[in-house]
Order: sequence, then structure tokens, then C-alpha cells
Amino acid sequence: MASTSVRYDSQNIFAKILKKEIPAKTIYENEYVLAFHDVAPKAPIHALVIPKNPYTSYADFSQRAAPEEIVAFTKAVAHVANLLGLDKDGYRIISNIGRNSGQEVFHFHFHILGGKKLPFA
Ligand code: DGP
Repeated sequence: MASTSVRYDSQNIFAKILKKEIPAKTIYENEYVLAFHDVAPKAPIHALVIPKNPYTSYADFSQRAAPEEIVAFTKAVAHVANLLGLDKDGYRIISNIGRNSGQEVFHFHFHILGGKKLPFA
């Protein structure tokens, strides 16, 4: 099975955060998305934005999500960056997809990194 088409595991850590089985520091939430602080920040500000529906990766999300869900997710990412005050000096968004990228949690997410001048990566 391709690393971009792993089966969704409903016991993954972000599924548990969505079910409130484990806590997270919520930044923003709406019908489609949840945004919260990364537990192991790799920048002064490191947020994660996830859809509420189960997708393993961006590759999966882009194929299966409804158009309104894709629009809501896209807007929410920029909204969360603005809520965190990152729009002024800028920020980086990243999504790891599959084994070679280093993806660890197979519930689709965008990382939002900022709060300092970031090294190229
Ligand atoms: P990735 O490698 O792209 O799958 O990133 C997964 C991120 O999830 C990583 O930066 C650490 C973060 N993370 C892992 N477990 C937890 C958790 O229990 N709570 C929170 N808030 N973040 C987590």
C-alpha cells in the first residue's frame, strides 16, 4: 500500500483530540476544523489545523473532501494565523504526506509555524 494511501485509524492521536479523549490547547474551532497548539513546538508559535472528518493526509483530503470543506479548511488556516498575530511578519504552512515526509500522525493536518525568522527547510 502506498504511504499516501494508508488506512485511517480512528484511534490516532488527533482523532482522540477531536473526541476530547485527550486534551489540547484549542485556538479555533468551527463546523469543519479544529486548530490547536502543537505539543512539541518547532518554532515560537506552532499550531496545527485539522479537519473534523477523517482523512489520512492532504493527498486523501484533496481527493475525498467536499468542496465546502476544502474552502472552509483553507480559510481557517489563514484565519488561525491571523488570530495568532502571524499575518504581520509572516509564517510557514507545511503538510507532511506519507513516510518520506516524516508524517507521524495520519489524520490530515497543516502545521502553521511562525514567531521568528524561520530557517529554510
Ligand atoms: P507530522 O509529523 O506532520 O505528522 O506532525 C505531527 C505533529 O503532531 C508533531 O509536530 C507533534 C504533534 N503532536 C503529536 N502528538 C500530539 C498531541 O498529543 N497533542 C498535540 N497538541 N500535538 C501532538
